[in-house]
Amino acid sequence: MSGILDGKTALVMGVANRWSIATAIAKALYAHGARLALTYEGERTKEEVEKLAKELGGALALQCDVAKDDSIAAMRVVVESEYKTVDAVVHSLAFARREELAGKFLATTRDGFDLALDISAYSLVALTRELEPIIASSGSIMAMTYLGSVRAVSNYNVMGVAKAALEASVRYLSLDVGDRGIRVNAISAGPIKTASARAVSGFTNILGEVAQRSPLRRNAVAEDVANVAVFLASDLSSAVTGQVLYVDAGYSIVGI
Ligand code: 0WD
Repeated sequence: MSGILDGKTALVMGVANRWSIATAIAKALYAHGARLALTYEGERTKEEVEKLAKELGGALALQCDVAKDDSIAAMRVVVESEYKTVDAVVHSLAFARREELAGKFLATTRDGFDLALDISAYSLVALTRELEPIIASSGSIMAMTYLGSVRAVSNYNVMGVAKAALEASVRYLSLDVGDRGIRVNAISAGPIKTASARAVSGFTNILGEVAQRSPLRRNAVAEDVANVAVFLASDLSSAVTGQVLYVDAGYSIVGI
């Protein structure tokens, strides 16, 4: 069967378990013909990622902690030696201390702020710089974001600030790598039940609210996001860059 990603190679970062958005994205990219490399943060997620890599055509499974420049560089060396170039990079990871995803944003510590912005936003800059030389011209980079970047969502707190920085980074990076035809975009996903989402206090209420009020009267699921990731990885999105695409069943456009 021929797919729209035939002949393309994709690097997918952020698989933690089978509920991760990155898992759905990896499966969809593979189903549409892409060859994959998957990364895991450390020992805790290694086994899960290696298992998924086997299921997805014997994908490369590599360790990469985005908090460390040498870890990113080591990952790039292996990807380059195995695959030479990559066509798509999926950044689907974030981190903030659990206690800072509840209560007042005002209580955010300097350390907690730095950590959340480092892992969740700066990592995209570091990755893009390191990988740019091996990204094919007309390649596509994408990151996952959330409405809490542009609206004050209770409990999302410092992660909202990190997502605002991530979205701004997408725009600046798109300007920097656009001359090589490389595109950089973000997908703003509606709330999806994953380990990260459950760390946000009151998450279940958010799911209920979106299902009730969104134009489509449901929540987006990881597969909805994955389909848009396939589009962004493909040549069908060849003039789309610097954008935030909402995959949220329309929730973000609803007024009172
Ligand atoms: O409702 C949701 N689930 C939404 C998620 C709505 C909108 C956006 N997003 C975003 C998240 O903020 C994140 O950027 O989507 C992305 C993926 O999140 P996910 O699939 O919801 O979460 P999860 O399955 O927990 O995967 C995120 C993973 C981490 O998982 P754990 O649970 O182990 O913390 O990010 C990875 C880690 O595997 N991660 C790192 N990877 C490399 N280096 C690092 C790191 N330093 N820190 C966390």
